[in-house]
Amino acid sequence: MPQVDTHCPYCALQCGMTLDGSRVAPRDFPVNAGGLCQKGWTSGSLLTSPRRLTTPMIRVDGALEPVSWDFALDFVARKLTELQERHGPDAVAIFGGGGLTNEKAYLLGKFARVALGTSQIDYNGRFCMSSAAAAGTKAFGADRGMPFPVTDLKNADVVLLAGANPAETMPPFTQHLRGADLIVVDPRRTPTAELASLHLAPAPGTDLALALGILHAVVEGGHLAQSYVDARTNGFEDAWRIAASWWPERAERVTGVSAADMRLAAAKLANARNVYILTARGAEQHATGTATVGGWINLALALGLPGRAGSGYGCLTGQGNGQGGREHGQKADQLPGYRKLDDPAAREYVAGVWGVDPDSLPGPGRSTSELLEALGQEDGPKALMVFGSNVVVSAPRSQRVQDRLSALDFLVVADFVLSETAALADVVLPVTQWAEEDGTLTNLEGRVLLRRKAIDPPPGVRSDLDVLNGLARRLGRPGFPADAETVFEELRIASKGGIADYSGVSYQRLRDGEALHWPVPENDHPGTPRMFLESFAHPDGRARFVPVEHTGPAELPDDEFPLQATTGRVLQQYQSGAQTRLIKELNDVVPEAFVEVHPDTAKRAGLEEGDPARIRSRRGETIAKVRFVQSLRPDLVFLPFHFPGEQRANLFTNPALDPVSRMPEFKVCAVSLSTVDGAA
Ligand SMILES: Nc1nc2c(c(=O)[nH]1)N[C@H]1C(S)=C(S)[C@@H](COP(=O)(O)OP(=O)(O)OC[C@H]3O[C@@H](n4cnc5c(=O)[nH]c(N)nc54)[C@H](O)[C@@H]3O)O[C@H]1N2
Ligand SMILES: Nc1nc2c(c(=O)[nH]1)N[C@H]1C(S)=C(S)[C@@H](COP(=O)(O)OP(=O)(O)OC[C@H]3O[C@@H](n4cnc5c(=O)[nH]c(N)nc54)[C@H](O)[C@@H]3O)O[C@H]1N2
Ligand code: SF4
Ligand SMILES: [Mo]
Repeated sequence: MPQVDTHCPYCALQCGMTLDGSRVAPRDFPVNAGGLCQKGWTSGSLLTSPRRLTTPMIRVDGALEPVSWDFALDFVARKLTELQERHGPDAVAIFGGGGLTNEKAYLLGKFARVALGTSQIDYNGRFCMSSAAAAGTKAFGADRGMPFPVTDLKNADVVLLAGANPAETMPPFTQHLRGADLIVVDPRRTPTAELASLHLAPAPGTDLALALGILHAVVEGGHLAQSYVDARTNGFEDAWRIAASWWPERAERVTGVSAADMRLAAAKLANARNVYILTARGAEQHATGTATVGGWINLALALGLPGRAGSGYGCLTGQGNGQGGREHGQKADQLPGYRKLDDPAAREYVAGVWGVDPDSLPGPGRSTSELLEALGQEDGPKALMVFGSNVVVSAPRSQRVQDRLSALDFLVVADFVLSETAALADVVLPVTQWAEEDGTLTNLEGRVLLRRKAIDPPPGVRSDLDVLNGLARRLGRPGFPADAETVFEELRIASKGGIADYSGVSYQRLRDGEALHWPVPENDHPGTPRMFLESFAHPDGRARFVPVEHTGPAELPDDEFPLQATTGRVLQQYQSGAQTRLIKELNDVVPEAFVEVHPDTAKRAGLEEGDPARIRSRRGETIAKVRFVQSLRPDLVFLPFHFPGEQRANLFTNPALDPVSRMPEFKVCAVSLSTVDGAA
C-alpha cells in the first residue's frame, strides 16, 4: 500500500502521522504540528509484534486453545443465548472503551440494546472523564471537552492547568502553551509544573477548596466579570454564598497552598486578556470530581472566560476517542448523539432509526463500577463481553474485579494482545488494530477525524465490527453492518438532532481534510470549532454557576495509614500497559512500577532509593521500587498504574464513587509505606 495519512492509536490529542507499511512519520496536523511523542513514534511496532493475537481461542480444560472463527462465534452466540434464556436478557453485559472508534462505540450500544436486549452496558470512560462531562453538562448544557480548537491556546496570555500533566500525557500539546504564562495546579512538581511560572501544590483531593479560595480572591480583588455574569450566567449568588466563606487563609489551611499564591493566581487570571482554565484527571478522578470540576468552572465563569473568543474553559479528554466514545451509546444511560436513554422522544427517534419498537429498548443499566461489582452475583450478569479495556489492571480495587470476573459463567474478550483481562477469558477474539481498519474518532477538541487503514491485517484477525456483525447474525438480528463507513452513515442519522450531531459529517468530507468539529447538523455545515460564543446550550442560553462545597477525600490518613497516595501516568507507558509494555523501546525506559517518595519519608520507613517498597491501604497492597523525589510533599506518594500483578496500583486505590458521574477516587487514598518484609 502507498503512504497513508492517518492518526496515532493512543491518546485524545490524535496526532497526525503518515504510515508507510508499519513505519511511522509525523505529519503536520494542527494538534501536533509535526510533533509526536515516543509512544506515537513507536506505535507501528505492535502491528508486526509476534505477541499480537491472530487466532480465536477457547478455554479447554483451563488452557486457551486455538479454534476457527466460525467455531468461536457459534460458541459465543450459543452460550449468550443459553444464559439469557435461563436468567433473562440482563444476564449478558457489555464493556466498551474510550479507545474504540465512533463506529464501534455506536454499534456496541446498538448491539447491546437491539441484538441482546440487555440494559447492562457501560465502558471505561467512567474511569476517565465522566466527572468533567457531568460538570460541563451542568454548567454549559452540553459537554464537549474543549469547546475550542487546541490551536486557540497559542494566543493565550495565561493558562491554568488543574490536575493535568500534558508534558508527559500529551507532549506535543505543550507547544500550544509556549506563549502563555502558565499556572499549574498539581500536588507533584511534574515536568508540566516545571514549565509554569506559578506551581500550586495542593494536598491531593483539595482542589475544590483551592478553586473556592482563588474565586474568593478574584471577587475580593474586585475582579468579578460582573457584566458577563449578569448577561450570560445564572446562579452566581448561590455559588458565591459558599465561596464567600473560603477566604484564601482558610483555603490555605486545607490545601497547603499559601494565601499569597492564591491571590497571585487570581491576579494573573484577572489581569490578562486571553485566559484559559483547563482540567484533567488530577481534578476529576475523585469521589467529589464533579463538584471539583464545578469549582474550576465557577472560577472560569466568574472571570468571564467560557464562550468568549480567545478565552475559555476545557477538559483535556484522555483516550483516543474519549470524546466520541462518550456520545454514541456505549454508556449505560445513553443513546447516540449524546441522547438520554430515559428520554421518550430520544427512544422513539433512535428506535425508528434501528427499526425496532421503542418499548423494546431496555432502560438505563448499571454504571461501570456497579456493573463490575455485580458480575456473577445472584442478580447480576452471568456473562461479560469486553471490547477495548483491561479492567484487571485499570479498575480500582482490581483484585476484587478479577474475582468478580472469575465468578462469571462466561467471559469473552476481543483484543489484539493477550491483556491481563483477556488472559482470564473463556473466549478470546483477535481483532484488527488501528492501522488495519478505517474508523472515525473525535479528538479532545471535538474534531471528528478519519483514522485510515494503512496496511492489511494479518490473516486470521477480524475487526470488532465484523465480530458484532457475525454475532448479531447468529442471534438472528440483521442490521449490523461490518463496514465502518456504512456504520458511520447510520450513526449520522441516529445522531441527527442530538447534542452531538454528526449528521453533516461524511467520510468524503473527512477524506477531503475538512476540519469538522461537532455539531455538524447539515451536509454543507462548516462544523463548530468554537461553541458557546453566542449562547450556552441550556434552554435559556445561559451558563450555570453550580453551588459547590469542599468536602475532601473519601478517606483521610490516620495512624495506620499515615500517608496519601495518588496515581497517574508516565510518558512511556499507556494506560494498563497492555500495548506499551510489549514495545521494547518504551518498556525498557520504565519496565516496572515505582513509587515516588520524599527521601525523608522513605528513610523514616527504612527505605533507600531503588528498594522495593510495600504500599498498603485498607483495600490491598502494591509492591514498587522507591524513587526519591526531593520536590514531593512529604505526606504524599505517587505511583503509575500501568503495571500488572502485584505491581498494580489499583490493588490499593479507593473505589469510592462520585455521586453524579460514578467515577472512582483514583487520585487519593490513605496508605502506609514500608519495606517489603516490614509490617508497615
Ligand atoms: N503517557 C501517557 N499518556 C496518556 C495516557 C497514558 O496512560 N500514558 N493516558 C491518556 C488518558 S486516557 C488520559 S485520561 C490522560 C490523562 O492525562 P493527565 O490528567 O494529564 O494524567 P494523570 O497522570 O492521570 O494526572 C495528572 C496529574 O494529576 C495530579 N494529581 C493527583 N491528584 C491531584 C489532585 O488532587 N489535584 C490536582 N490538581 N492534581 C492532582 C497527578 O500528580 C498528575 O500529575 O492521558 C492520556 N495520555
Ligand atoms: N490507579 C489509576 N487507575 C486508572 C487511572 C488512573 O489515573 N489511576 N486512569 C483511568 C483512566 S483515565 C482510564 S482511561 C483507564 C484506562 O484503562 P483501560 O480501560 O484498561 O484501557 P487500556 O489499557 O487502554 O486498555 C485497552 C485494551 O483494549 C485493547 N484495545 C485497544 N484498542 C482496541 C480496539 O479498537 N478494539 C478492541 N477490541 N480492543 C482494543 C488494548 O490492547 C488493551 O488491552 O484506566 C483508569 N485507571
Ligand atoms: S501525544 Fe498522544 S496522539 Fe500524540 S503521538 Fe503521543 S500518544 Fe499519540
Ligand atoms: Mo483516561
